[in-house]
Amino acid sequence: MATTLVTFMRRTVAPALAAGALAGILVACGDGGGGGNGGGDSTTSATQVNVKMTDFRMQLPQTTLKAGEYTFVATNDGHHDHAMEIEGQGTEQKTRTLAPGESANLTITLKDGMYEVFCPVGNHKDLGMKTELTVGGTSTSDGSGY
Ligand SMILES: [Cu+2]
Repeated sequence: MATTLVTFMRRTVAPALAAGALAGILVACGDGGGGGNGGGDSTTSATQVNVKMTDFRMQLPQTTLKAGEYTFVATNDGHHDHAMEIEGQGTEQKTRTLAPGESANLTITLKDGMYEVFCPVGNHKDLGMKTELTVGGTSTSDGSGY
């Protein structure tokens, strides 16, 4: 049906806008130096993680990841506005607030340790929109160059 197509198109456009905004934030922050962020091509190094937000759940495909660069694709499948925030290891980043059906990208470099992924809108976090993310596996400490 027609609305499905519209939703799909919005999902396709929105992440690009969000990624642009995020790049600006990273530059302004000034600590995003070491990432080797060579060009505009975001499909090469970052691993995509699809995050589904509903009323009021934050669903990750997995809650354990290896350290590295990830692009979280947060999709609001609920009926309320939601956003995704990742906090931990001295980092705090979030997407813009998404209306139902919208999605946004958040690219972040994760280090070993615990992170919390939650919705910063209203009291959604208290309503259950939070999950813990464990980044671990000391596999990259030497050898790989990353
Ligand atoms: Cu929410």
